[in-house]
Amino acid sequence: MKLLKEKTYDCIQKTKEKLKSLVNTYPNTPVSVCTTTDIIGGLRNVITLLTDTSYLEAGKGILFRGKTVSQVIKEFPKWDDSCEYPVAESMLWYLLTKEVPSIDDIKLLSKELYYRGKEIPSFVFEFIDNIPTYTHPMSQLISTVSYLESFSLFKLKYFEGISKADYWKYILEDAISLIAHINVIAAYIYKRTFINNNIKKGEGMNLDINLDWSSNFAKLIGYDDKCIQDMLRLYFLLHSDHEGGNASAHASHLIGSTLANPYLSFAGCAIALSGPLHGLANQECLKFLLNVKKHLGDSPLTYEFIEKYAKDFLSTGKVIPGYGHAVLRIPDPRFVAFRDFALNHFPNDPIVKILEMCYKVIPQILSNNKKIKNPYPNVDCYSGALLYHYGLKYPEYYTVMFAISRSIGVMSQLVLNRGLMFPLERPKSIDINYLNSVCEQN
Ligand code: AMX
Repeated sequence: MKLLKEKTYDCIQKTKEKLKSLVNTYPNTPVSVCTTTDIIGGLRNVITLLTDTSYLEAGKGILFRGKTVSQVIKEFPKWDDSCEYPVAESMLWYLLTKEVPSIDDIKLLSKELYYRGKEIPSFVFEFIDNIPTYTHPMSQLISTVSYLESFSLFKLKYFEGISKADYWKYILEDAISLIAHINVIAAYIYKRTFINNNIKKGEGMNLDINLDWSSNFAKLIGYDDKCIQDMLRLYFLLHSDHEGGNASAHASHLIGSTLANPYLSFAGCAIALSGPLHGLANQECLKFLLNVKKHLGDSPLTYEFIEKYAKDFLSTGKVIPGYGHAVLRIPDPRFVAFRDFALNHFPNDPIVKILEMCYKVIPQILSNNKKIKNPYPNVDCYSGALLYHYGLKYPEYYTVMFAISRSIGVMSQLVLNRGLMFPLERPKSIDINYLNSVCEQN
């Protein structure tokens, strides 16, 4: 933790210097223009936020501090030689410090997560035990993370009256604890909701000090298979961060800017992620594929069948989940990485076969509608198929897994934002009369 803290501090200091020089040299340079269409159209591509951890390029996909998805997969450290994919928590180190960690650094970080994860008091599990199991797993997660805010060190220190310059240190402490706690809590929600309604008081939530964060999650939900450990590493690594403007990261940033503690910021992130146009799309996507399978019955799978199914689906006014994006204009490289995983490990899986045919047909159909700016698959298109293949057959749970991963990105953003002392976010809204008068004057 000491080294991570020092390196995070260094990164904050260097970024601060750079920002200071930019503001001093170019105080009034316009960066983005906001038109009437932008204001009523959800501010697509209007630049209003600064997020250094990652940047989404329409034609390249997500760049994690400049590195593409393939570079991350290639360059980040692996737990041992038997692993195909890097340790997911190396992304946390990298986003906070701008440096790819050594495997020794990461093993220490994983141990820290282990120690904090195993310290969850039994009253937290009792809180979860009181939530009816028919409650959507995302609501269970959101309620529990909000409840955890009583552990916030930042909250405690803030009310003791610490200096503004020290906020980030306690936000970092909370961030590490939250990331350590979330996979245990999420695993417990999984077990009690889908596997055994009768478990109580955190039964079976025993972490292993010799495992990384992803493999420990696999263990808690009942898996020790190497392939599923690697799939989870890839899943958690690639869902971790997607710049600052998406709904979940933005919600977390906005809440954090009020100095609400990291647990509440993260609860806000998870609430935004729960929408079907955002993180819940992975749940909807798998349901879409299962419905294709159900309607197909014993008939042979053909392009004609998929085409008709997709067109009928669109004609009911619904969006096809897993396709389209507000910023991207290519197939999402995270989709490509998940697809590679599936085609390497289980190309004959029936859902993979449906997906492959959909991938050939659906973008063409969507392209016929000129208002759809990106007809290509996004991250949610393939992720559910990976989980389903390994027996995680509950689509309602998939957004929880997205949220586990996203904790890495939004918590890194929060630490850096407080280190950089970004102020309370407060954009200006106007009424229609005002908009009307501005338009008429121009
Ligand atoms: N199926 C049908 N219609 C679609 C579509 C899809 N997959 N993607 C976009 N459209 C429609 C929009 O609904 C919109 O219609 P409207 O003008 O009648 O409201 C029109 O095309 C223009 O949309 P756009 O400018 O191309 O995209 P957007 O920025 O408004 O929306 C997104 C982006 C992701 C919400 C949209 O593509 C969508 O609804 N996709 C399906 C849901 C999904 O997969 N979401 C996950 C996104 C990734 C993530 O956040 N996890």
